[in-house]
Amino acid sequence: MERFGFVGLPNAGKSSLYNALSRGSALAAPYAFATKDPNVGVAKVPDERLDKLAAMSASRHVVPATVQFVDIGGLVEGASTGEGLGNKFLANIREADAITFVLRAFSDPDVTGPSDPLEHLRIVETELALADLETVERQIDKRRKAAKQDRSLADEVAALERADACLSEGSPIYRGDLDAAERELLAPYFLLTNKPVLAVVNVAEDDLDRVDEIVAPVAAELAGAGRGGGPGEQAEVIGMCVQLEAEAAQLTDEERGEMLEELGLGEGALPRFLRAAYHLLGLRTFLTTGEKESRAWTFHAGWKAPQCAGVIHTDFARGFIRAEVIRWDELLEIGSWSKARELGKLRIEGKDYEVADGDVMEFRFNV
Ligand SMILES: Nc1nc2c(ncn2[C@@H]2O[C@H](COP(=O)(O)OP(=O)(O)OP(=O)(O)O)[C@@H](O)[C@H]2O)c(=O)[nH]1
Ligand SMILES: [Mg+2]
Repeated sequence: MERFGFVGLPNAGKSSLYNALSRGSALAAPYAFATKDPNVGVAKVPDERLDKLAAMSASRHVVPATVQFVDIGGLVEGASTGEGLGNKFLANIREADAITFVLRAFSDPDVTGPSDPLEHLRIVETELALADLETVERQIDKRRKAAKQDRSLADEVAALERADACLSEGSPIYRGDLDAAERELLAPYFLLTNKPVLAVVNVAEDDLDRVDEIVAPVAAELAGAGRGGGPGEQAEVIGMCVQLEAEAAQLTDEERGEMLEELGLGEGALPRFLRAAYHLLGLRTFLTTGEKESRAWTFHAGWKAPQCAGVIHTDFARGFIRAEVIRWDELLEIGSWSKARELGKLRIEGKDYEVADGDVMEFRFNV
């Protein structure tokens, strides 16, 4: 399951976003540090392909893919030296797959705090970089010593040194010039700025017609200018009025649809967030369907059939023989898996097959 950790200043709207996405009921309040302990919630990934396949197979269970959201306390300037709640609570999102910045662009006299999203971005990036610097400096001497015994650690130590130099300037790793191999070597340290970034710009209710304009400077800042610039392809930026989305999330599906329609909010917070997140992380979906269960499974672009089989069970990957595959819409048109087989429409694919988004699969394996 992919995990998203929320980071932002107090009153940026993190808990409100959490409620909007997970239909949760975290405390969202107009005072700083409303969130003390993290809120952890899960959302089902809506997928009409899955629903249609489940109906076709009359499946007893329908199991969508899921994502997890972790909403933590507000980060303030100086958190690394103990300001506000300090920065220890960032440990709760170390294992996230992406960092979600919540950047405030709304002003509200009843909710204190700045409303310039670039100012928010500057502060949270600096504080995350300083938190990572702590981690690197805690490890680097130990690793240097270990590398004296074990020469194979030399590259890792070099990567740590490059990270140290970058972070010491208050710059996130994703803005530095470490290459992909160096960043991979840093994976065991779970550095917060060594992850992709999904920024949500939280716009005011009455700025819904200017969302693109408000988001543009943040998108430009995070788009980067190649090496040493911003994170480039490692970042996605979306704008939404988190407050309205959180209100919509509390309604029934029908009422919510009406509200989104009336306010021109499109498909709503969760689908928009997920689209950006799937694009950012290169996520894809394959499906399985049968009478017992229809299910959506998440994999990464470029994965081959055995790796996808391993998402279901490690035995499937280990004992992989072949896969039967058909595109979801082709299968729906035929009407059933057995009929597709009779008609010879199931492709037989081997271990080098690169699985495509929307493939319906059945694996043959031997353990
Ligand atoms: N007017 C307006 N208010 C908002 C918006 N988003 C959030 N708020 C309000 O701002 C206040 C703070 O929102 P929260 O979601 O609690 O913010 P947070 O980032 O979780 O704050 P901490 O937990 O203190 O770090 C709440 O009273 C929200 O109702 C918005 O888009 N417009
Ligand atoms: Mg909160």
